[in-house]
Order: sequence, then structure tokens, then C-alpha cells
Amino acid sequence: MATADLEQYFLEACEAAAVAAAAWRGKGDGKAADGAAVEAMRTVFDTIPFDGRVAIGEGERDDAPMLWIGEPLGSLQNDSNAPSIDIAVDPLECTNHVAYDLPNAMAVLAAAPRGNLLHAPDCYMNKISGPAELLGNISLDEPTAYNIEAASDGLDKSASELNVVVMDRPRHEILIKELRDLSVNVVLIGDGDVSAALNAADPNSEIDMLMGIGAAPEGVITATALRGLGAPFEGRLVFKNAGHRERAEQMIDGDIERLWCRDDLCSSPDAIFIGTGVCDGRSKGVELLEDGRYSVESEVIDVANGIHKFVSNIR
Ligand code: VTB
Repeated sequence: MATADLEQYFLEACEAAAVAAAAWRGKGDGKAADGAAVEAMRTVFDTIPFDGRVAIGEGERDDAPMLWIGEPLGSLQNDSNAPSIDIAVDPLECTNHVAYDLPNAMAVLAAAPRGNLLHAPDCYMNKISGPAELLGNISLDEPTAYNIEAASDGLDKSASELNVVVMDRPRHEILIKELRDLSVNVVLIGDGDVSAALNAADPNSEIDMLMGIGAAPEGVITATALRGLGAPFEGRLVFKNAGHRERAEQMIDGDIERLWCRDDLCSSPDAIFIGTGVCDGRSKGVELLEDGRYSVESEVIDVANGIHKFVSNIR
């Protein structure tokens, strides 16, 4: 059985999370929105006929009552005949934007056969991504100036025509200065680097690259999506504290500071990405219809079959 055969279930999980989170749009309470998304997604996961596991997600067993890293999922746990699948998940990516009713919040997950998504703690990750034309030409191992020159050459644009998304954080002060010194247009975002990376990979968007440090689970999810789009992505774990470093040492075999290429983060082509809009963004946000039901839209990237589609549903 291929991972994509479970697409309908994963779609259902993301749609349920998106609808639950959408009820909290503009209420100023990101935590409540996140909790509602987690609970709705968890309820659907319980019904999925697979032997699932959270490879990477929002937290550890003790601080996240549901969807903790390593948590077994599905209705066929430990059944040797069941598909054994790993999930990288964020039931509510870009949580703050739900609280303030701003764009780009979504319910996201990636799925692949067991052992093929990076199993790591919920630490930070330095990331770089761009469109397919830059595959093999940009890297976290290279200085900013090198990557910008590679992007200029690959996209046939001057540096001043390049739009590079960076999250607006003090930790990016040097990166932002380097980019501005190179005359690059820095698009600062408050939150939401999954949609930023998807935009960077999308030839129809004005965004050319994403650079900078966001969360690791979203890095694994993004790597899966970009694998399906043939676009470049690299990540390197960044540890917020000694606890995360220790936990990474327990979970990862080898150098925890290594560079992870896209296909190291999602190491099977038998993978799928789903992102359902909560607020408008890559997909339309959840809309309440007159009959009390909701319209939802999701972006689906089926890596194995090379399918990239937007799916609308009423629920
Ligand atoms: C969030 C979130 C991003 O990274 O900001 C997070 O909005 C971590 O950064 O979309 P901070 O702790 O500085 O907020 C992302 O989740 C995704 O990587």
C-alpha cells in the first residue's frame, strides 16, 4: 500500500483541524486555536486504518497531551499487516495569525513510510528554499552572497529584483543586513514559513527564496512538499536549549549539527503533503456557509505520483 492511498484520511484530519481552529480567528487566543486544532486532528487520526507514529511535531509527551513526538497513531497500531507510517505534523501552523485573523495559517502534515521523516525534537531549524531552477545551486553551507549570486544567475534577475522572505526576528539581524547590503528585497513576515517556502518554490509567486530560522517540524513538512515540487530545501537543526540538544542526541544517529538535504528530511518518494487553509493564504481560509456547513480548501502534493492539486470540500 502506498502512503498516498491514505490521502482521504489525511485530508480529513487537516480539514477537521482547520475548521476547529477557524472558530478562533481574530479572538486573540492562539493557544485555544491550537488546542482546538490538535484535538480535532487527533480524533480523526484515531480512525485511520494504519500503524502511525508522530515522527516530529509540536512537543514531547509531558508538555503536549496530544500528538507528541513518538506518539502512536491510528486504529491498527502494532498490526504487522497495517501500513507503518510516520507523520510530521503541525495542526496549526502560523498560530498567531489565527489569533489576529491574518493570512497564511493552515493545518499541515507530511506522511511517509516509517523511518523516512526526520525524527527529532521540536527545536528550531535554519532553512533555505527556492524554486526548482535553483536545485543544487543554493545551500546553507554557502555564504549569503554566494546564494544570492546563484539565485540571480539561476533566475536571470538582478539581486535587487530578488524577493527573499525572512521571518522578522532578532535572530535574523545579520542575515537581513547581509541581504540588504546586497540590494535584495527582504520580505519580512511575522510568522508562517511553510507558506513562504511553498511560495518560493512556486514559479507563479513573486517570492524567490526563503531564508532563516523557523521551527524544525515545519522544516520536515516543507521538505516533503518541496520534494514533490522538485524544488530545493535544506535544513540544519538549531537548539533552543540544552534539553533539546540532549534529546536530539538520543533521537538522531550521528552528527546532530549536520546539514540535512531535502531528501534526508523526507527520505522516501512515497510521501504526501497536505496543507488546509485556516486563514486565506496558499489555500482559501475556512468559510462558514449559509447552511451551517464549512467550505475548506487544501493544497495536496503527492510526491510519488507527481500530483500537485488544490482540493475543495464542504463539511
Ligand atoms: C513560528 C511560526 C513559523 O516557526 O514563528 C515558528 O509562525 C518559530 O519561531 O511559521 P518563533 O519561536 O520565533 O516564533 C514557524 O512555526 C515555522 O517554522
